[in-house]
Amino acid sequence: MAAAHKAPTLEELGWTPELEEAFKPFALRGLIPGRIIAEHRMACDLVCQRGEFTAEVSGNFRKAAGSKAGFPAVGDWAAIAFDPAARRQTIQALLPRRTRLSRKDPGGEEEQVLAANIDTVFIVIGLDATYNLQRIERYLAAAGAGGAEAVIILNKADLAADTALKIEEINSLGFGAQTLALDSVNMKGYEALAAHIGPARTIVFAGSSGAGKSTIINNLLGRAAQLTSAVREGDSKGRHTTTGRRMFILPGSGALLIDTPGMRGLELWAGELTVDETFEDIQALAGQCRFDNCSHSNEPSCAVREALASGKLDRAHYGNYLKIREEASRLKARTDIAERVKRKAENKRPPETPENTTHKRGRRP
Ligand SMILES: Nc1nc2c(ncn2[C@@H]2O[C@H](COP(=O)(O)OP(=O)(O)OP(=O)(O)O)[C@@H](O)[C@H]2O)c(=O)[nH]1
Ligand SMILES: [Mg+2]
Repeated sequence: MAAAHKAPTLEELGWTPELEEAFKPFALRGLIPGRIIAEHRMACDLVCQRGEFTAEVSGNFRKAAGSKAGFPAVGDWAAIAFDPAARRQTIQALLPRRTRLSRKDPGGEEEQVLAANIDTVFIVIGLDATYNLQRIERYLAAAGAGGAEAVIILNKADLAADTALKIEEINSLGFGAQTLALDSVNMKGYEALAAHIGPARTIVFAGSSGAGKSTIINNLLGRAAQLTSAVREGDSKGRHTTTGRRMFILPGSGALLIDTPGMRGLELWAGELTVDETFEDIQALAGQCRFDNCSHSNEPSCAVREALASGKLDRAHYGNYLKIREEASRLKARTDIAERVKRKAENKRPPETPENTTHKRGRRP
């Protein structure tokens, strides 16, 4: 972690008594804990009590991992077979993830974990031509699915004349997430971040390219730790400047900030229930329909249709809810099939040895 002159303590990295307990079986095997701070193609960087190292997973880990989500993600806690003479340290297992921010892997039908063990997702949205309320709703659903709190950060307030109106519009949808406005050129609004940035709290910055994620991180760190670059004139789209996920320790507050590359799209890795929980306003309306199983299409006394007709429920907001929910139900259908195929294949495999059982437990948080 570039800012630290000496290796941070485990507590500064977010270690808790619960993690200590979960780590006991690995400690008995002589392994030591470390936190993943960056991912590379075939390796990752981690910090442990001995310092910062590059590491890769063991052969057994690789064999047992199965899916992409089983491999180390930034924020994961790993059990390391430490060898001071090795060029790369070896990760034997991962501790179960408390929370995560995931999406559907753009290249396949599986989960991609963008960050693990996070307290808060900062959803960074530019108040420029890229502003899009539906995108905010999508990120909120993703944060909710992974169990993390979300904060909506409307950046580039210097470019917008209607920031207060936009905040009001978001708040009126009742997501329950705080919405903050920042002007990162003139450093305005930063004091409001303090409530979320505390010692050993892990925060992942997510959002489209060019929204200003790395700029905010640099401003907080007080140095140009991450490259930033100007957005395209015309449509304000970013240039995908950040190419990997990386964690930084914030001097002073001790928070752990994860920068991520801007996402072109965020296909959800979430269940229908999470989507319903995110769109609380629609659930509250649905609760007032005459029939419990109202489909809001043609039933009498449907509170959702009435709210749409009166303008109380915004059509675009409702349309986005239906779209995201449909995505979640399609994903469920696909993953159910994949799970059945996998289980069938597993039933044909020879019984597991105690060794590979341990690794399996580590990989399936
Ligand atoms: N006007 C204005 N420009 C900003 C603000 N914050 C960031 N920018 C500019 O927006 C551009 C993109 O910022 P980055 O921090 O590189 O954006 P990013 O979200 O990290 O983008 P990727 O790394 O591509 O995902 C840079 O030119 C920043 O200087 C702001 O509050 N106001
Ligand atoms: Mg960036």
